[in-house]
Amino acid sequence: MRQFVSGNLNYSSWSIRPLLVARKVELPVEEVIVPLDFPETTAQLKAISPTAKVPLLRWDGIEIWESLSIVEFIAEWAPPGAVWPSDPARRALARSVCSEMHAGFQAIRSACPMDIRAREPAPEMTPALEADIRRLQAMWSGLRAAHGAGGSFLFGAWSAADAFYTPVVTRFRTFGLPLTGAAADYAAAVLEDPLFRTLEEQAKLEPWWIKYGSDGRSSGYLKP
Ligand SMILES: N[C@@H](CCC(=O)N[C@@H](CS)C(=O)NCC(=O)O)C(=O)O
Repeated sequence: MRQFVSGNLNYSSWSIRPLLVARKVELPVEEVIVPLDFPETTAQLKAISPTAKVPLLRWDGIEIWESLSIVEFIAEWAPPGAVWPSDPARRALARSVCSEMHAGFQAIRSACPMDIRAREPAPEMTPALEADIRRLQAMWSGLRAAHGAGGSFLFGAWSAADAFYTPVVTRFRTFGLPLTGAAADYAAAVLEDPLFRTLEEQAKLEPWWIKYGSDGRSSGYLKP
């Protein structure tokens, strides 16, 4: 069995990172969505995943969890250069920025939850949120200037680094956060990429909603 298990495409930022990579290299998997935040979600996830979280790749009898590990598995399956940049220095840098995303950016993640199809007012600008935005602005414009020749993405051609930052790009759009120059151009390129556009269309059609309130998260079905 080869299955890619994700949460709702509209909301599950950790799921869509490796999913975009899987789709980019045409990994032969059945895609399965477990909608998050329903009463039965935890039991459904516990039954298949050691962490009760998505994303999860089920591949010929093994389970691979954690978005970054799934990306590394796909990179080993795919031809060299398809997932990470071919140049070793750029590859190392791409892995650094993916790890930075995986481990950090707490402020923007909690103040601006991913909701691809929504448009929301900007949240209160705290020093921590401002610092995350400044770092993203500097990272994206710096990588574009130093390594972006030959394409519109962080390392020129599309790579896992772009998959890792796609959810953040959507947060800038959803919450109208400021970006300028090469970083703004980069964000526009991500949003125009057919790989993202297809996922966005699917996210728009999903029947579920999730709300993030001060007393936790709730979920339900959109009215037809
Ligand atoms: N560090 C993990 C994070 C995975 C994670 O937190 N996934 C969330 C959804 S985005 C989840 O499965 N939550 C379980 C739940 O809400 O029941 C990764 O990179 O894969």
